[in-house]
Amino acid sequence: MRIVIADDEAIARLLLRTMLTAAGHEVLEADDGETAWHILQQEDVALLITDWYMPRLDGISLIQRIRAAANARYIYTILLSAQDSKDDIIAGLNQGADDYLTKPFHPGELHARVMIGARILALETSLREARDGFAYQASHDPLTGLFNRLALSNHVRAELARCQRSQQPLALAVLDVDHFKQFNDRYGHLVGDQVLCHLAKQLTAAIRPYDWLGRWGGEEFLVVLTNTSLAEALIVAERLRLHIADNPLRIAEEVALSVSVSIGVACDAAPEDKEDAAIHLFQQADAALYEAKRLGRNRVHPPL
Ligand code: GH3
Ligand code: MG
Ligand code: MG
Repeated sequence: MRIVIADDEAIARLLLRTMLTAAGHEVLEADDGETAWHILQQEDVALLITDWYMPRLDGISLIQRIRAAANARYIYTILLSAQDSKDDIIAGLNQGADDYLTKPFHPGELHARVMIGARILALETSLREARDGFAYQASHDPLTGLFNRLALSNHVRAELARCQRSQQPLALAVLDVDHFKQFNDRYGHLVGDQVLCHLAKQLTAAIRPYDWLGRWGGEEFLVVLTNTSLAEALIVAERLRLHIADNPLRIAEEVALSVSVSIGVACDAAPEDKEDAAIHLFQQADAALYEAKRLGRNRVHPPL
């Protein structure tokens, strides 16, 4: 484990470092709280063992600063002090320390308490990973790995608010695969799925890095075009349409599936941060898509 030890006494640091490195830990040293804080900002450290009284920033203030900061991971803190009254120990723990060791400490007790920290941190890591996994699942489509409808709707609402503040337009392009059912009917559902994954890849390669792409529904995709006027959005949509038409999916040596999409485009030139602004934009794009289908498919249509 990577451990920061903060103590203004060199001899105390030497003692700690000797014990901790002998137990296989990597130790970073600080001779006051500010230096320890600086190290914690720069390095990926799991555990801090800090003296109470130190110049510049004392141990308690250091721990409070750590607790107040939004750290990417939990930093387990052990307060180390010659103060050994019950009141001192209680005060130290109440200020945010996870554990307390009084000087002089027994090496066995130091190791045991560091191992308690390691167990807590391992638990915290697995909980954090599980939470991140759930967050990913809640916002992504399992087939294509693209953002799902929920993530897209949330993003459009957030973007509307942002574009409103910056007085920038926001455009949407809804893409629907033409005659997609025929791929399923003719080659089976698995090939249908392959077509969707192929499209996801083609679109990902063709959009700009700051645009958002996701799977809106069955065989529909949505591209959220930030700071984009209607004229620009129509150009982007046409580029996407051509890119897809130009890149058939090869499913066997002699079989390449040509895929085409119809695209409905909508734009809000003066976005408002309102629930119905988002709904209106989605409806506009949907109506434009419907019109593109009605006019013969494999085309881009502006808002009606
Ligand atoms: P149009 O040109 O009018 O859009 O015709 P279409 O066949 O693409 O549209 P339709 O809505 O009739 O059919 C869409 C089909 O997409 C029906 C549905 O079973 C299929 N589908 C939806 N989600 C998936 C999926 O995840 N995998 C596969 N393989 N098929 C899907
Ligand atoms: Mg379709
Ligand atoms: Mg459809």
